[in-house]
Amino acid sequence: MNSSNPGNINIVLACDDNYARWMGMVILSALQKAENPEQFCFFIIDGGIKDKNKEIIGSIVNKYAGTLLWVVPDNGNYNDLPVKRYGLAAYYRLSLATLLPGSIDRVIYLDSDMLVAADLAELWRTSLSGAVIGAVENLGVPPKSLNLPQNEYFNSGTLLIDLKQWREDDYESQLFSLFEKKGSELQFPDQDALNLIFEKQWKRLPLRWNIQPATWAKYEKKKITNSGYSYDDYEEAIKNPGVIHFLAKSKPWFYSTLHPYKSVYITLFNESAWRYDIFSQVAIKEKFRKFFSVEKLIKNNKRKKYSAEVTFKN
Ligand SMILES: [Mn+2]
Repeated sequence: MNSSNPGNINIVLACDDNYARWMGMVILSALQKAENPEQFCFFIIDGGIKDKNKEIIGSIVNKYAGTLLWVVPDNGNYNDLPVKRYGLAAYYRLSLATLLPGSIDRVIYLDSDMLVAADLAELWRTSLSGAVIGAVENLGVPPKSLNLPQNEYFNSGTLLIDLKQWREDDYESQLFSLFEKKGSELQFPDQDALNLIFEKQWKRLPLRWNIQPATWAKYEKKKITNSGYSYDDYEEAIKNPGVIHFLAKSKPWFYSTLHPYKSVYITLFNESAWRYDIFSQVAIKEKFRKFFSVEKLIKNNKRKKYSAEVTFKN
């Protein structure tokens, strides 16, 4: 396989064994939505995924004739980093240049708490207009310490990266020396470091490629405030979703979450080899967390109705 072949669409994911099945859903949905899934090449930065889960992921990719490469990071390189609740896997994306073959010059990075609702070939073909990194604005207040206006802080769940330029300018060293200096002050270490390094230099991607839970609430207010996207951008995301991001507490595998695409996610999951497991990792305390109010239930049903229908076949 020639990995610099323009026919290849390189997608990078990273997780540990706890997230392997959710990462599998990102891969499965991406392949199902692709017109040419055989062009998809997945690089998985493996933070200790067990063989059983690797086999299932391998058989998903095989079924669609895609390519799968496991990349094993050296955890010793991350010893001095503030790990916090995100774990090491959050840092792996920052070592892309070292971990991926030198012939790879463009990648899409995706978080593992997502559902792909459109052909990623469209995202792949998006111009970066000379920027090293493309991303979607984070729809929320940025950490105060960063001193960034709300519409200039991006979410690192979906990234389109010019890896060639990334290597040439050695952003990897810049990121890790930033960690050495002020890593422990950062609220979301990896996302904040990326924002500091690429301040005012990132390319804004269409909102539909990283649809965060706040998208619906902002859209419903009609007048968009505190966002670099227009009302039409929000509408496009709702009517033509690209990647749905189950950010923070909106994870579809939590019992008590409400999300317009939760049932779509569970249906897809139940078609996979993991099907009996969906709530198995849920902590007991989460099972008994207070349930959503009727108002929230009604609101969520409304959102489901006006949002685009996303379906997966076979
Ligand atoms: Mn995420």
